[in-house]
Amino acid sequence: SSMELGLRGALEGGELRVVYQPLHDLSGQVRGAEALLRWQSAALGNVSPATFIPVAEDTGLIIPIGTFVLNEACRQLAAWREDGRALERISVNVSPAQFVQGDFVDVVRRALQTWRLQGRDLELELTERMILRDVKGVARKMAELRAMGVRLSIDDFGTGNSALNYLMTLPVTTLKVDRTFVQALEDSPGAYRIVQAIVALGHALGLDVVAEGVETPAQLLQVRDLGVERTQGFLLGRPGPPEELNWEGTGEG
Ligand code: G
Ligand code: G
Ligand code: NA
Ligand code: MN
Repeated sequence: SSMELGLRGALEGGELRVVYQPLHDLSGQVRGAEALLRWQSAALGNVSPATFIPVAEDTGLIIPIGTFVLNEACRQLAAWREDGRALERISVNVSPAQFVQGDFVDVVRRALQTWRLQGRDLELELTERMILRDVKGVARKMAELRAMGVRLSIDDFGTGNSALNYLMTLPVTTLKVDRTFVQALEDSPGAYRIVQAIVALGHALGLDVVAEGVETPAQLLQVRDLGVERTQGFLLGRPGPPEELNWEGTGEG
């Protein structure tokens, strides 16, 4: 397809770049950032990752592209720290096709080494979909990554097959409450109770809980009230180039 052809050239042609969205703690301070891929195609215009990531997964291009994102994110964290920014860590999304590669753990180790980072400086965002594929293989890799100190987040938590059994055995560190729940908070008592239950579940298991997709002050108040560790969303900061990241936080203490 034309998209596949375009994507092949995009990496070398410099059309792919990584933007960053801040994660805040409850006092409104920026503590981390999520790396998000963007494709500005000369031929196709701006293409959403929701469109091109599936193509990249089908064609295997997700492997070099994923390695690029990982390296970029590590480079950027090191650069921010060099500038005196006290960021805890950088978060990177990982596709199932990437994670199941035999040398994935080595790719992560090399990226960390290249930028002189520790494992704990990195959080990988995985999906329930990936975990449910091949639990044994995934478990082994997750254990290796955890042994390096790398943190493992379940992205879009609550939207997968809602299997919870993997939480018993897999060394997850973070639950990222899917934004559909956060955005339903104002209108739906059910959503409030679900987020409350996810926070309780996460904390009972010793996990951090992140609320993503926070778009309104009311949602921010509610998720803070519910006791999540981190908040993320358009209200607090949109994904953007690293030099445009708003370090001021929300200022609402
Ligand atoms: O940034 P945006 O909302 O357009 O992202 C849409 C989807 O693409 C989200 O599910 C997001 O997780 C995914 N995505 C963004 N960047 C990356 C990336 O670097 N790697 C992978 N695998 N997915 C990404
Ligand atoms: O699947 P994942 O959770 O990785 O998706 C990340 C995407 O969510 C980012 O690409 C970003 O563009 C989008 N996003 C971040 N904050 C918000 C928000 O407050 N509202 C909405 N609708 N999308 C958001
Ligand atoms: Na994510
Ligand atoms: Mn998510």
